[in-house]
Amino acid sequence: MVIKIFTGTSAFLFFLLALLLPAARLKADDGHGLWLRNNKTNPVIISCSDKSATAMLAIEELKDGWMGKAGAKMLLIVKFDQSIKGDGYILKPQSIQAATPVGLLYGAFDYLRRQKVGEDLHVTSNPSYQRRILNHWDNLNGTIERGYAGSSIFWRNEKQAPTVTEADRKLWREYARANASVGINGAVLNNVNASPIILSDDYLNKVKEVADVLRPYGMRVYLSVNFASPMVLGKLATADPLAPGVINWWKDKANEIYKAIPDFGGFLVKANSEGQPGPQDYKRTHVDGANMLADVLQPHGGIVMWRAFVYSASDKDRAKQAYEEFMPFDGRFRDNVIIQVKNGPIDFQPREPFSPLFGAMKKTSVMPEFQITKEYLGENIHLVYLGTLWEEALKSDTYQQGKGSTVARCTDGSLYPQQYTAIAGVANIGLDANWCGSNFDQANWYAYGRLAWDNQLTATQIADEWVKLTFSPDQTTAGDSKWQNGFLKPVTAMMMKSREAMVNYEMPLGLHHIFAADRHYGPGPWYAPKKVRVDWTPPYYHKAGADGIGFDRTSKGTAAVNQYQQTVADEFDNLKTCPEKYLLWFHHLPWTYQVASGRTLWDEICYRYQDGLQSVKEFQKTWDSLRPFVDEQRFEEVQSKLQRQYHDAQVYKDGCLLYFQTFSKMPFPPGCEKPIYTLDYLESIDPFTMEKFPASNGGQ
Ligand code: GCW
Repeated sequence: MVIKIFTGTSAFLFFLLALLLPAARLKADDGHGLWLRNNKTNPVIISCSDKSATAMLAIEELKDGWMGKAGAKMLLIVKFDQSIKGDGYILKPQSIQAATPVGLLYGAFDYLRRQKVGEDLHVTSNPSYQRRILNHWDNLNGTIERGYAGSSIFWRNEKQAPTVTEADRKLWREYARANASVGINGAVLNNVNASPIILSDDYLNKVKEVADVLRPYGMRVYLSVNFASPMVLGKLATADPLAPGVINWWKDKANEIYKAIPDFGGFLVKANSEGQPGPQDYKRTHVDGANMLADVLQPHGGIVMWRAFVYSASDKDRAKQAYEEFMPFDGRFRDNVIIQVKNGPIDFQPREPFSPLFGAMKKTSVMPEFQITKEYLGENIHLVYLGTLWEEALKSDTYQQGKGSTVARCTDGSLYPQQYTAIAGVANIGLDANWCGSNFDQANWYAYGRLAWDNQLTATQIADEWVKLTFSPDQTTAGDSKWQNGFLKPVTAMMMKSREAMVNYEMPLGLHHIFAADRHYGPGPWYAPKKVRVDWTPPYYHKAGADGIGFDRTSKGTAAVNQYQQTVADEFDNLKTCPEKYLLWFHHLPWTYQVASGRTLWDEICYRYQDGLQSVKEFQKTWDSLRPFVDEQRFEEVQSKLQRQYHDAQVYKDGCLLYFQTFSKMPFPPGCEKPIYTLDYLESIDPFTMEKFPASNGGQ
């Protein structure tokens, strides 16, 4: 009888209901809670001798998020121990010990995370870098350069002096809490393309307000400064770093800042780069500029983060320029100057080899700069987890002090003595309810913080933690095998594959910078308007022609390989040993060249684009099957973004393959689907809007 009832339509309805029920139980979620969700908690008894505001926050977090036994006792101690470094901590099942109150707060967050994901509660954990900083490219009018999550959380377009509301303070507190939960302890509040106005009294007043909110969470504020500030703001005739009037102007400014913000972190400077003013405008050097600022900050304990992102249009190879400009100055910077170096030699591409400056500057502090906001990796639309990209960058072996001289070790003080160690990530945060413009982009903020704290963590472990903390409907199910197999495994697998998928459908095998115009979103291998400087056009990078494709940076080409340590230089220089992922970064090869798979280069390129596109199709299928595990709001957001990603990956594949085919003149191999679009059409549209390309467009 029972069986009979559940046949036909009713069986189908029952099945449907079973599918929908769990989803219906999950409340709509706008993602604002990030990875910090306290679902079912228990009471806990905490004793702590420290009475600082920061220690109080640690207590509050433990009380709000406790998932251990009800009525358990915890002891929080601020006391130095040989095994603790900086703001590190020692966890034991019934205690957290740190040398500083903020160490207690980090320990509390780690303790709760371990409770939730089911990790060992015996651990000593110390930070890899002293300064773990977010760079906000926020403009004072509230817009964000390369920001895809709404307007700035710090600035808005205001006619008069900038204002601060209670709502601002609340949001900044939430922001600081999220950062502290992963160990981020600093924020540069404004764009590296800096307005001098940030140093005006009105703006400094607001900076102080932000600093006051961030302080209890262990975060310091920093500012990007415009090198010409003494002229624009101080009305001086020059900004020459050796001019006494200029030096005095900066000294006064530093005194003023530290009076209001005693723990102010320091300055970030983009000088003589992409049109920004700098010491070279006065025939001075980066050393003159950086050291002058370092000297005015030094009495206050401040640092200067001087960016190595410099290049000029006239050079044959942009990839070589930062090294050429900075290496001659090795050893000449003050101790409180850190050279901030992007992970790759060009510019946050989906894949680049590591910058040759890492490990090469042996007498100068160097810090890595990563980009969390996905300027070149699909903005807030494409699901791309960056943990894998950063792990690859940090683990790259420079060989500068023998095998094992990874980028991580060259920058965290383990290989070179550095008074300060630091790491920067260009933030992806804005006013959007979910902070990052998409739920999966939150994973990148999280992963950056976790790697800044511990640069030996793996992307896999971080993805696993993040998914558990962010999506587990009831944290106890982090250990539930149905949830683990049904949701955790497929989602982490998708995340782990996502960056490689993008590399494949955008620019495989070492290809780079083949974006249409300044938006840096869709394909534009053909894009080369006369008015745009050549190093802002894709043909400069891919060099496709009848003879083949790729940038010859070998010893016979631009010799960029020689900027690496000999072992690495030889590896990249030699076609037989050059890793395939960097093939066309370093080599220009004929279309018929045979790659490792046995295919011709042309066939391999086609195969990669196809494979990348196919991966996105699989991500869609995976996500579609996960509806029962996710609330509707987040489910639909991710689903619709994946649909768009698939569409845009197709545009990428078709655009690049059709264009390259005009040179290779070879057919698409079996397995590579025929394009949907035509080259003429794709060349005529803006690949972001899919509408006719506007007549005027910029560069970079
Ligand atoms: O990647 C380029 C970006 C610019 C950015 C610049 C930089 C802030 O396209 O928008 O400017 O790098 O890092 O300075």
